[in-house]
Amino acid sequence: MDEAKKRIFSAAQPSGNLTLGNYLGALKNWADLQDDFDCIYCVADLHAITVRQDSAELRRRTLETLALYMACGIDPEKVIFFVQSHVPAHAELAWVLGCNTMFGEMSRMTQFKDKSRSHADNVNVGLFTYPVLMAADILLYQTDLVPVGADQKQHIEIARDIAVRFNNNYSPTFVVPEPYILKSSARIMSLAEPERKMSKSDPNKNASVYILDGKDDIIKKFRRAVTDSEACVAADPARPGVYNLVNIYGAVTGKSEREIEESFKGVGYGAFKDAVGEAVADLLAPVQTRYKDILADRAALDRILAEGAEKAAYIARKTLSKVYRKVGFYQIDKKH
Ligand code: ATP
Ligand code: LTN
Repeated sequence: MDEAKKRIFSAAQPSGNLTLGNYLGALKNWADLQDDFDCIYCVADLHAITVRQDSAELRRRTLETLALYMACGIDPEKVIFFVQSHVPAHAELAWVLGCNTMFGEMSRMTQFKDKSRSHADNVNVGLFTYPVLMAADILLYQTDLVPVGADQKQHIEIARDIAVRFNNNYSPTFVVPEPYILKSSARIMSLAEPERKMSKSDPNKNASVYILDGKDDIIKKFRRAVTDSEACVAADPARPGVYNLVNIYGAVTGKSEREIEESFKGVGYGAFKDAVGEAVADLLAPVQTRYKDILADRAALDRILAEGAEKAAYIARKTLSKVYRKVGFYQIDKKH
C-alpha cells in the first residue's frame, strides 16, 4: 500500500439484497475511489445481527455481498476486502471504546430510535451500541475518510467524538476520520414512501430497486413510484416523490437538475418514469452480468476473503496493541 495515499474505510451490512440506494450512495463511490486512495472495504456481519437474521441466509448473503462489491467494480487487487467477523480486533476494540462512550450519546442516535421502532420486539443491547462497533471498524485502520450515504453521518460524528476523547484522555492514538458524502447520491428515497430512505430491509419490495432486479421489474417499480398530482418534472424538495426521481436520474446520467427539468418540460410523469427506469436498468445490467460470473467461482471468493482478512488483521492488530498498552492492560514480556 502506498504510504502517501489517504486511507478510506467503509462497510455495508449483509442484511438484505443491496439496493439502488446502496449502489449510488456507497458502492459506486467506493469503486471510484480505489485508484486514488488506500481503500479497505468490509462486509459488516457483526452489525447485521443487531437485527434478527436467518443463519443460512446471513451466510449466503455475506458471500453475495462480496460478489456484488466486485461486480460494482471494486477490485481485490487494489483494495483490502474482508468480512468483519474474520478480524477479531473489531469486537475487541469495540469493548474498549464502549467504556469510553456515554450512554446519553448513544441514546440520541437516530438509527437506534428508528430501528427500535421498526424492531420493537428485539431492542437488543447490540442495536444500542452499534455505533461503538462502527467506530471500532473505522478507528482500527487509522482511517482518514469514510464514504457513506447521508444516513450514516451521525455515526461518523460519534466515531470522531470517541477518537478525540480517547486521544485526549490517553495520548494521540487514532486518526480522527471525516465523512465523505457525495451530495447527488447521498440519499436515495423509497419509491413507495419518498419521505423515507430506500432501505434494503424494507419489507415492501416495491419501495426499493435492488441491484439484481431485472429490467422489467425495474421499469414496473418506477412506474408505480409515488409522485404527486402536479404532473410537472421539477427538482423541488417540497415534492419528495418527483424530487427523488430527478435525483436518481441525475445520479445515474450525470445530468444536473436544471438539465433534467429542461429536457422533461411538458412531459408527463409516465414518460419521465420510464426514462428513469431505462437509465437505471442500463446502469445495472453490466453489474448483474459480472455478478453471476464472480459468484460462480466460490474458491476464488474464499481466497480473496482469506487474504483480505489477513491483511486487515495485521493493520488492526497494530492499533489494538497500541490501545491495550495505553489503557494499561498488562503485556506479557516475551523475552523471559
Ligand atoms: P438496512 O436497511 O439493513 O439498515 P441499508 O440499506 O440502510 O440497510 P447499509 O448496509 O446500512 O444499508 O448501508 C450501506 C451503505 O449504503 C452505507 O454507506 C449507507 O449510507 C448507504 N445507503 C444505504 N441506503 C442508502 C440510500 N437510500 N441512499 C444513499 N445511500 C444509502
Ligand atoms: N453502519 C453502516 C455499515 C457500517 C459502516 C462501518 C460504514 C458498518 N461499519 C464503518 C462505514 C464505516 C451502514 O451503512 N449502515
